[in-house]
Amino acid sequence: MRIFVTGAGGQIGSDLIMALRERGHDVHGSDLAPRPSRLPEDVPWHRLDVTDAVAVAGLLEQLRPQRVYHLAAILSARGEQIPQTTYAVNQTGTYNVLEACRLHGIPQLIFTSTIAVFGPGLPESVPDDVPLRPTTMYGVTKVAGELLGEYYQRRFGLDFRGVRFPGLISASLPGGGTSDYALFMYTDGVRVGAYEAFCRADTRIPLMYMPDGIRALMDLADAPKADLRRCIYNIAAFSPTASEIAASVATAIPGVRITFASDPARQAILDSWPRALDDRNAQQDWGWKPTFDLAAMTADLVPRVRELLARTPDALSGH
Ligand code: VAH
Repeated sequence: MRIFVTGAGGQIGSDLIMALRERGHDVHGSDLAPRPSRLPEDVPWHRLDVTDAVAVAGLLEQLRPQRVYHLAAILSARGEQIPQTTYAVNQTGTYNVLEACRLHGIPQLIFTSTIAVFGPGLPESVPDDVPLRPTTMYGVTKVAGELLGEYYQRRFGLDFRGVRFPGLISASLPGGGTSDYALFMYTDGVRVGAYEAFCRADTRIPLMYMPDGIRALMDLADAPKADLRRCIYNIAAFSPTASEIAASVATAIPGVRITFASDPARQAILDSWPRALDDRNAQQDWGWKPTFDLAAMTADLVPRVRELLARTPDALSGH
């Protein structure tokens, strides 16, 4: 089928596009940024600003995909530096994509939500339905995106589905997330042999290795609608402390030096997020199950980061 991806130049886009193409789909990427060099040149690429309603509707009218993955967003840490722009991209951008789907009869929209929809005062393991009290603009706009999408499903019959992602880890730079300390332990660990994390060593949030996240995005989209009792699902993989991640990294990068210097603003965001997620609804409704735990991710990821840096030494620098 034809699939359209917004924000495809970000942390998730390249891996998602490659996986969808392997499943035989005709995938079109879009972003403000040019096509990432990791993607083959025959991936159709469109320059798109999701805050431009006319441009979003025009492109979807022209392409008429059967499915849209809406990934475009400014993440939590960057979002606190530029909350007004974050509102425009995340909130208005999501509204523009929903409206374009309605106007042009696009049947299915897949939304990437996040653990950042949650806020302080959570139980130890957080189920899907608790009061959503985010403290960041990113979290506020993701809650609104969940609710708007559900409204479009109820009111206009859009097939709206999404996952709440934990912090995602892969050999690609995210750009402005608060969960990035986990990823940087791997990338800077290989690149320079050291990393000073911006959180306390006892910080614990849910994390996931990217291949599991990509599979979730494809499996949820393909699940029979009749099996889904809700639109948005928590999905979980593992929840290590920052020091447990550091210890795991050290098993694959002997001698790596990982230290901790907590940054108050980002620490406050991390402390407001779940320590662990309850994802039983996703397990029951569409068979969600992660394949990578922390040790398996470390064993798979470190050689990939090494290979990438051998080919492109600058690929993971500059955060
Ligand atoms: C962020 N990675 O840090 C994102 C995320 C886990 C939260 O959605 O902002």
